[in-house]
Amino acid sequence: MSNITPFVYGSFILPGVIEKERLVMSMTREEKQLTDILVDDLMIPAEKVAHVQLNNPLEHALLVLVKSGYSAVPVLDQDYKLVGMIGKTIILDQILGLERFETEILSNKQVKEVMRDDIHILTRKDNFLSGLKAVINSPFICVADEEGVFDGILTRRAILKELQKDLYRSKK
Ligand code: 4BW
Repeated sequence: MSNITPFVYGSFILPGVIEKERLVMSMTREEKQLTDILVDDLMIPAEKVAHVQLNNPLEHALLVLVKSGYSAVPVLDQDYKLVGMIGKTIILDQILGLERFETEILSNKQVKEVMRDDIHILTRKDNFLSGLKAVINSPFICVADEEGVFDGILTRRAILKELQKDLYRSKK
């Protein structure tokens, strides 16, 4: 810490800020304070996230959801851009008829017809507080880059684990 340029007014502000950024980037996650943690440090990367595609029939989406065990997953287009989210409840609601489950709908309808597209999106560079606020109302939040390409998800579990670590640290 001692070799950081002091934070002073005028032309010395920038070097100080850059030094701090470098120092924070070189820290391990364990060493970082909550305020220095970014979404990038906590998210599950895209290659480990179960997802479905816009043109998949609902049958395929339900299979992915049941087999993965997740209640909802992101929806991507053919260019891996994030376009929405679909969950078991949305699908079951679609096939619920007056007297029976109309299972034929599963092969007749596509994900794009029923998915939620009004989703909250974060970027890798968003900070811990933005992530915390976002997961209050949703068990996970999708992360995408400036072009909308899917980067991964931030889960409520990842945020809670960091809060727990911080509580233990401040007890010591
Ligand atoms: O398969 C599972 N493995 C583990 N380790 N935990 C699971 C699994 N399925 C559910 N859980 C637990 C997690 O604590 O139940 C919570 C609620 O799951 P959900 O929402 O309702 O299916 C899980 O909480 P979480 O880790 O904070 O994840 C929040 C939500 O993020 C999940 C799911 O919709 C989504 N998600 C998490 N990991 C995912 C994923 N979606 C796709 N792929 C992944 N790898």
